[in-house]
Amino acid sequence: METPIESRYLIITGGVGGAKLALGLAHCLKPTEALFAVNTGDDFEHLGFAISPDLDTLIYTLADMNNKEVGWGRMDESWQFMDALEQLGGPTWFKLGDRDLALHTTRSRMLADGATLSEATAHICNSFGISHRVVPMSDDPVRTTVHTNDGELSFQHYFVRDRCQPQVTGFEFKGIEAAVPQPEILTCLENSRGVIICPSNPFVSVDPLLNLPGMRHALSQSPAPVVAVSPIVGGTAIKGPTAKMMRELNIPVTAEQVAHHYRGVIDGFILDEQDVSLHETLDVTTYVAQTVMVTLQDRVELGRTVLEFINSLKSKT
Ligand code: FO1
Repeated sequence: METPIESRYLIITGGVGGAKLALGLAHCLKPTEALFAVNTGDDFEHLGFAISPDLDTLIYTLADMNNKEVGWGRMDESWQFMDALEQLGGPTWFKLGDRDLALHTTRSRMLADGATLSEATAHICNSFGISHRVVPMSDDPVRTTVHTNDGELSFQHYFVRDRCQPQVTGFEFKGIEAAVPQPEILTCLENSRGVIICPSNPFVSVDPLLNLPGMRHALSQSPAPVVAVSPIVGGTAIKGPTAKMMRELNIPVTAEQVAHHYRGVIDGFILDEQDVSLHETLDVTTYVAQTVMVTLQDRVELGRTVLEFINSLKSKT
């Protein structure tokens, strides 16, 4: 009799905001109880490196190595490479720290040698002493493209080079039709205890994963309740361009609209206390909590609250 794979929580995250809750959940769950599934729509090739920003943000955060001011990249960083690159007239809009470069070099070398993104991620996590399992949403390339009123932009050009200024008209996930969900995610969903969608940008950090062929079906067939934490609090986004995107897409900037965006996927939705007026008014079960995370304790408390909420929702079978 094969030992059953222990039932785990699936944690879907992307970006700096998502990584905050992911860290809180990592403090609440043993390594065998969690699988972190990370957005790779932000990935791009730059200066010859294969760069996976959301994987790196989560990895540095779980390893407590992340730059606490901006949330991405490493603390204890130096910028000799960028200074020398500038002397050579190279592009400096995407900041690559000297120590961070070693990660991009390692991932790029492993991929060039035929390793999968999952294998490269596992090696990096092991090297940094991360015991929780972190996987990309897919080992196949998916690239988020932002449609704006002055043309198409790659995600990092939109987000970093142009500082989210262009007016968004839509999104496209290039390569997604041919992309397969990372197999461990599908296996996890077969007997998962719960699925958590972190307070990441729904359009560019969560939708790439949800739109992978077969992913929505796997989520609906899973016995696990699916819970999302609202990234919109009191009519604005705590972090990043979510609110600006919603305005430009003519979507009211409310937590209610985020719940609507996830309709058909979520069984529960966690509102911030500032949105208590929405509690029990949506067509999905809601829970009210402090979702703005400033301290590590805030992150752990929210993780605990999310797990209690999920466990209070009955299994879907
Ligand atoms: N975000 C920025 O706003 N400016 C940067 O120069 C920048 C560099 C960077 C380098 C490595 C990395 O892993 C992430 C980096 N990010 C930077 C964040 C990145 O743009 C992510 O896509 C965002 O966190 C949104 O997910």
